[in-house]
Amino acid sequence: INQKGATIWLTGLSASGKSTIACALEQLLLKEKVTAYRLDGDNIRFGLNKDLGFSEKDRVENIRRIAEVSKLFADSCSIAVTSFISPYREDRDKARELHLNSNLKFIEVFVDVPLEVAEKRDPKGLYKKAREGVIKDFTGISAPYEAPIKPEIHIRTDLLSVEESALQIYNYLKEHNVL
Ligand code: GGZ
Repeated sequence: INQKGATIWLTGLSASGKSTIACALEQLLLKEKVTAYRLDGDNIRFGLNKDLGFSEKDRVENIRRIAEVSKLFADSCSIAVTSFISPYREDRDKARELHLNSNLKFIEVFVDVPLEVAEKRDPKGLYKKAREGVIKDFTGISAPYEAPIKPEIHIRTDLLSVEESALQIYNYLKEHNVL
């Protein structure tokens, strides 16, 4: 096998489309017989990180652990695809450093959507609860989101379909010799 490892790090607001795009990307990769593994709230926040909430301190620790785990996947020649809000620039930069220090590729993908659009989607009714103050420290409403300044890939999910978005990432990986 000559597969190289890497981490594809999706960042963006709740309801921006991170998980949906991660699923579509995983399908594209598996179809090409590329080993990929998705890390998301479902398999991390309910397991490894079930002791963590959404305070700034807990989010920092959440992202630190995810960075370490994704690094291990990348080191095993898998493509790790992470979909977490990861709201702090410093934490994403640390995740990048961690990978680069081990000679592993790190591709930051800004899953960008205007807050109004995310709030209108509101698939789980969380924005509504955040506006009502039922959920505190909600990203974009009552907690910060620091947008990437120079992400490798910038996707506007209000302008592209899920398939187009996944393909944009896939094509980048091909063009940059990650696959
Ligand atoms: C943001 C929250 C919060 C608060 C619960 N703020 O849309 P979702 O539901 O499925 O995705 C969100 C998820 C965010 O977890 P992450 O691990 O990605 O966050 S971070 O990277 O900031 O650590 C949302 C739900 O959890 N959720 N409370 N207060 N999102």
